[in-house]
Amino acid sequence: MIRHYGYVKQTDPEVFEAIVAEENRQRDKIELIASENFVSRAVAEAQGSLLTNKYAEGYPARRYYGGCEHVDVVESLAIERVKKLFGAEHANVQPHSGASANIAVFFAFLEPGDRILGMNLSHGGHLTHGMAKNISGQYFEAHGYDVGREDGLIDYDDVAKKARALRPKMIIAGASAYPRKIDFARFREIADEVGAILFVDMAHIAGMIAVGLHPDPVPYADVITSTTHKTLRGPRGGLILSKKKHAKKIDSAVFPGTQGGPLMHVIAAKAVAFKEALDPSFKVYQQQVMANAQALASQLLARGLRLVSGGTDNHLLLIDLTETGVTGKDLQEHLDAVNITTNKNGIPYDTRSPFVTSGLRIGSAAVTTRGFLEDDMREVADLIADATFDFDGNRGELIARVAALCERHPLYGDWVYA
Ligand code: DSN
Repeated sequence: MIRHYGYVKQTDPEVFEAIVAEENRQRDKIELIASENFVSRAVAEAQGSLLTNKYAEGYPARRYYGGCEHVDVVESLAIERVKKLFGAEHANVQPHSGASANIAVFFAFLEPGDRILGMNLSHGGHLTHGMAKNISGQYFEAHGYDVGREDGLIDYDDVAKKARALRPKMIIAGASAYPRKIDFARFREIADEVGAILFVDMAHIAGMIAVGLHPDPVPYADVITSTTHKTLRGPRGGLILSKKKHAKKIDSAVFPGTQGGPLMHVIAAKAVAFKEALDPSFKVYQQQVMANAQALASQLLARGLRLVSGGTDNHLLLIDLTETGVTGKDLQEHLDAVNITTNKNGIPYDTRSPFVTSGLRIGSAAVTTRGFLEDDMREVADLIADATFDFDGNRGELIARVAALCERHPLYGDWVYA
């Protein structure tokens, strides 16, 4: 099927060419960035719709503008579907991103200067969980918990110890580079012991949680945020789930608290993605994401590479390059040069700067969407190992092997631009 970019092509060839080049990049390279995925054609179509034209400040049936009868349908569908998907009492689908969702949560529950306790960014946390330069670190008194030096796992006893000493108003559970399961029940116990609000940011693992393949935060958390575009495989955006008793507070923290008009075209795409996630095929996809991550991990280990925590329980792996003589920056650049996209990432207790790092973060969600199976993942692991141990010797051959894998699993098939 042909996709038409005829108008952009005619009126703005510079943007048209960049769009086409980016689409080709996605098709022709192996995407291993753990936070990325490929949306369905239906999601892309909904996001590209003329719903972008509509102002709809407020919520369904309570808007500040006329003409909202159709976008009300769309937003109500998105809300009902995501509540069903996660078994949540309340959902807000308006956050423009995960960071916006997190800001709204802080605005709903905290006062400036309040104390928060989240996972340290350098140990796998997220910048919106209290990093010094982020608003979460500027407006609140932010403290961090770490992972163990030896095992790379969250030390729940240490979290409890810090919580007892600090008495934070909010404890944040969730990460952007943590390859293991998170014990939300244990976080709840700790939060209850010190009277803290438990805020779970499930952005990376939402897809697995939706289908019961990762422990569920919904029974334990006061409030949960997620992005919609990682393992959940929807459009770029955010969402908030909460208990019913917090509904009003959350909704007014999003609008008018921290956002204006919702992006109705994106909310339409979220509704489409949530319907896809409710289909039994989504569980099969998540199972393959995890099986693929396991295959990738086993082969990387077999080739002599170290993994933080020794492996993975989800879609994400963190390669520890300390003993290879190659930095995260080197390896990211080498892989880029042979058409594999990744990101350098600090590892816990890293001695190198965040611009260099001793780690590489990779994930299986995007390649699984384009049809990679375990054998393909073992080949991906071999490509990474060959690039790590002898990049100059293997460079030409690696490019050919990447092209063969991409050809075997075409992305978006015949859905091409014209
Ligand atoms: N930037 C995202 C990630 O890569 O994990 C988190 O927001």
